[in-house]
Amino acid sequence: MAANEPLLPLLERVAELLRGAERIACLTGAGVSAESGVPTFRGVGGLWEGRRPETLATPEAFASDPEEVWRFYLWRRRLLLACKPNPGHCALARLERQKPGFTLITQNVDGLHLQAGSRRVLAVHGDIWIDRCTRCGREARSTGEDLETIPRCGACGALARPGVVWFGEMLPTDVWTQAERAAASCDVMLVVGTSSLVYPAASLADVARAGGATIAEINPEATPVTSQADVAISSPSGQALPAIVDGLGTS
Ligand code: BV8
Ligand code: ZN
Repeated sequence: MAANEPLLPLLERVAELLRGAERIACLTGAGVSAESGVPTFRGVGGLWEGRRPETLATPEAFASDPEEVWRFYLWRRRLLLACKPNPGHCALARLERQKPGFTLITQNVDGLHLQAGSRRVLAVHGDIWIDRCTRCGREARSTGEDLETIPRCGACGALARPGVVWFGEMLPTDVWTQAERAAASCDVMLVVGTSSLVYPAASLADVARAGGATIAEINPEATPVTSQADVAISSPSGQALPAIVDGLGTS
């Protein structure tokens, strides 16, 4: 999309594509939560005490300094307590209700899609609210009450870790397989609010295109996907997504 191309025809084009689609896949990244006040990874606010999240979101960082890694995640949990789903999250939940063949794949770990009412969510990078025992593997959902203490396993007392996928770790096999299958078989793929730099999630747009899908991207900035997209909408997702879903007709 040229920088100053009028927005409305593009929104209508995507609504028309979705109306005619049987199977729709949507990949979201941190940008879809930006309007909820959640810092993105690579945006200006993405730094954490001057450090890049990628240096903290690794097994090596946790092995060498679990307290510091937990300070990072407890800080994010505390921040998320004040964040609510934005109109972009809510529009995707509406889209799921209107299109039975819709699959949401998210890289986000913030849980805001579920809070917005999305039910079929493939969270390929896990869930920040899960504590997983480093010894027995038991998982527990954080209640959000005590976000100052490093969580320990309620069964064996060992140190817990956040239930997210760190850099260098494999994605949950069953979730990833479903995500790849949804991308390979969809008629239309929406790529929303992601810099498309982190793999293998960033490969899903290629998987969809190879399967013959039409690709639509929503992102105020250009990404490696933009030049290959059939439609590229340079707009915040909290504005574009509601307009597109409103354009589907049946409410
Ligand atoms: C893997 C959970 C197989 C944690 C995350 C060397 C060794 C090992 C692996 C690698 C290696 N080199 C490369 C790799 C692969 C690596 C990778 O891709 N690295 C990148 C940095 C190059 N990937 C992995 O390690 C993955 N595992 O490959 O396993 C393997 C195993 C062993 C050895 C080899 C291979 C695991 C990746 C998962 C990491 N975990 N998150 C946590 O959250 O703490 S990734 C993290 O980045 C988040 O999940 C985030 O979602 C994701 C991607 O970022 P984005 O969501 O795109 O966010 P970003 O800030 O980048 O962009 C925001 C976008 O929104 C921007 O484009 C902006 O313009 C836009 N935006 C802003 N406002 C708005 C908006 N859009 C719309 N509306 C708005 N209002
Ligand atoms: Zn345990």
